[in-house]
Amino acid sequence: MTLVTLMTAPTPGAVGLIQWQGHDIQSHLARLTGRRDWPLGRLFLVDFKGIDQGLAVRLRDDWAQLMPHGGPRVLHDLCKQLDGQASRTIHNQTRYPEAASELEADMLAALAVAPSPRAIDALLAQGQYWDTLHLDSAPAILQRREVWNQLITPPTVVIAGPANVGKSTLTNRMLGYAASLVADLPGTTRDWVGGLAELDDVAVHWLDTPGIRHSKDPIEQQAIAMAATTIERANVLIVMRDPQTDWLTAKELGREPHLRVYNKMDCQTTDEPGVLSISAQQDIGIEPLVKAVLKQLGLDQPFEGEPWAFSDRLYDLVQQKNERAFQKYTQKG
Ligand SMILES: Nc1nc2c(ncn2[C@@H]2O[C@H](COP(=O)(O)OP(=O)(O)OP(=O)(O)O)[C@@H](O)[C@H]2O)c(=O)[nH]1
Ligand SMILES: [Mg+2]
Repeated sequence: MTLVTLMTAPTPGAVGLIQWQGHDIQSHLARLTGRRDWPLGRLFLVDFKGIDQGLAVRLRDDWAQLMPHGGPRVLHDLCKQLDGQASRTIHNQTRYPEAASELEADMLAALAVAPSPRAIDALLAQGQYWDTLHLDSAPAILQRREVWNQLITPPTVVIAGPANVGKSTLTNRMLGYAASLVADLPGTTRDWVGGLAELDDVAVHWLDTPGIRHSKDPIEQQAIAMAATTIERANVLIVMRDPQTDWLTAKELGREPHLRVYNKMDCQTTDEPGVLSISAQQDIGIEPLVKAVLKQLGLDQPFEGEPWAFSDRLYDLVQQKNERAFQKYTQKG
């Protein structure tokens, strides 16, 4: 029996750190990595059962450290592999000794990194919703997880459109400070700019892009090419036009936008259907836009008390419908 402790946070990082303790740790290391010889204090680059390559060191007869890459998937898979080697995993509980159970420790870890204010109440309430494993509602819980996990890992909202329509003005308004350059000159934004914006207590990565136009400036051309990748990865893509310009086509954007925003309505209005009219400069129509973005993300309704499988462990337990492991996970003391 060995003891596995994940020391790094459950968010993406460059390197992960796992403490591995147990009698004759050398033979456990050998079984995991295929390397037999583990002189004390020497680092080796090894393969962790095909899950990842990383560094490992034996520090004492009963203590080793594993340093795989810090992506959540790698750490999760590796901890699971070690569990399979007759280990007991203490995930976050050693980092949060005040937590009464592993569930509570994972909740505190999630609270520490979640940037959305709305995550706070939703996470704090989880203890009471997980009194028993909700076997019947497993599919609903797994589906809901995708939506609510956006409160821990913010989704990306990207604004695109022709030059000079007001994309940066809206971005600045959303971010609450002058992150973007605004100027009455097409091609002002020559690189993507953005930051964390709060939309009704939900944090999102809000990204501005340079106006899409034909340009001879190589830096601007490069920026427009980079914007294409940003647009491709957007969870919500907003396209903007103003009275002087037309909508960019799906071909120009590389995909269909989720929302169409008509800016500068203070100058001239439009009666085009299916379009949100705003004035980024005069602060008109912003609230309906915020609601529309949240609706697109599935986060337009407030959190109703319901179980949310916010940690990877909860996800696995619900998926496997593993009552016994669930008891252990929620057990207090
Ligand atoms: N009247 C009016 N002017 C606006 C509004 N929003 C932005 N503008 C003006 O439009 C001009 C262009 O605004 P930007 O926000 O720089 O436009 P952009 O789309 O980021 O432009 P590029 O970075 O060049 O692609 C500026 O002079 C803004 O002040 C609005 O709602 N009404
Ligand atoms: Mg701009």
